[in-house]
Amino acid sequence: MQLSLLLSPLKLLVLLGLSSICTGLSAQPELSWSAGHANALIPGQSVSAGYLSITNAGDEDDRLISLSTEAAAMVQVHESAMSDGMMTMRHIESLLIPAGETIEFQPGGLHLMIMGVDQEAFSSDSIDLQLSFESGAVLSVSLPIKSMLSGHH
Ligand SMILES: [Cu+2]
Repeated sequence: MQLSLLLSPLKLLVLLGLSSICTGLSAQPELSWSAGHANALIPGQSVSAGYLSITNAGDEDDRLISLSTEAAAMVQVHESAMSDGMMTMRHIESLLIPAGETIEFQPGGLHLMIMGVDQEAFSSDSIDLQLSFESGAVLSVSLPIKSMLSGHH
């Protein structure tokens, strides 16, 4: 009897501890990606664009803060926009991925600007990228390389 009285507060503390860990986990962003591709290189160029969708199924906003690939020297998030009749691009250093939303990259809008491309890596079927987020999450992404000339099939 005395033993169980001593144990009860301890059990309570353990239960409280577990529940706060669970709450902490459920507040994390839950990131996934889908529907990606990268454009095949135009002969003589060393720059390509990539597209994908990033979904945050969690209940905390997150931000895409860095990208890397072994297939190129640098990858940035860019956004295209028309300005005075000219297509311009701006570099987005920190892309908000709001809780519960999907951000879609697409031609004429958000894109991955892949610069200093390794020609050999781009002659394979796909390229791998690492996407790093403010929360510490990292997504490994594999984008199939699509020729723009045969992309209509
Ligand atoms: Cu760009």
